[in-house]
Amino acid sequence: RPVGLFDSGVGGLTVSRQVFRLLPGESTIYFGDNAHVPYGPRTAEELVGFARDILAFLVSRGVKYVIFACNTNSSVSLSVVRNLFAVPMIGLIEPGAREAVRVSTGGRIGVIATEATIKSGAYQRALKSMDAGLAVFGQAAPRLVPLVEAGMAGTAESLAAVAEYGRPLKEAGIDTLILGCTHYLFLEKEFRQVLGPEVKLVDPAVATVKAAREEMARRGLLNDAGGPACHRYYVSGDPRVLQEAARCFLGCAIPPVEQVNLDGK
Ligand code: DGN
Repeated sequence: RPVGLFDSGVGGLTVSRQVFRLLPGESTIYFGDNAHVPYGPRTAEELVGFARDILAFLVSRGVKYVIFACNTNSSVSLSVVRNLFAVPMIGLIEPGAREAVRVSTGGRIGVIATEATIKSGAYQRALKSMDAGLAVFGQAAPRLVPLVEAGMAGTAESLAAVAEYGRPLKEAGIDTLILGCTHYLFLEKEFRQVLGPEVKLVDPAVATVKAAREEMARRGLLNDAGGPACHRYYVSGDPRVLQEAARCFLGCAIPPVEQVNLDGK
């Protein structure tokens, strides 16, 4: 049975990439909710509704485990929808926070993410619950996702935007920064330039897929049978957008993407 992943659109493919690397024997089903992208400005109620519909779809396709491949929905919806489905699930927040605590040298941790993720306080709470003595600094960065999706990572504009959002974090003297949005990986160079080489950058996707692998092993859900892994892709909006983004976000081409309308259900 496959592992399910979902995101507001293309960004979650960076999490799929880690699944392919760390769990190469697993088949996956990916759902990109690109009819509702971006998730950043959505209300909690809307986000929970989207998550519920997508999870029902993934469960109907027989998934054995679900990875929330989106920081915004991991922050806002996971705790609400977890008990509505029998399938085990994991989000990006806890593993990302744990990894930041592990690598932080001075206990001053920044989180940069969408407005909804920062407003939810999920990363801030997770970090504080792991170590109440940490100094945590949240920064919402609404302009970064549109810049990355417009293919503008690595330009003067993206550097200026990262400099603007990064300034308060630099002034706060952070030693570690959680890249709390699937798209920010593509701005790593800009973050390095703005914050300096000594600040550690944490990509929650890597820690999350490692944690998923551990949990799946514990639950006896790993595919030990061998055989080729099969990957399927669905979207709620335009399939071409996912198809075209795959080379950049996933690092390879993907089979034809199918559109499904969950609103009608
Ligand atoms: N994938 C979303 C996240 O990680 O928060 C970002 C994309 C969006 O919906 N704004």
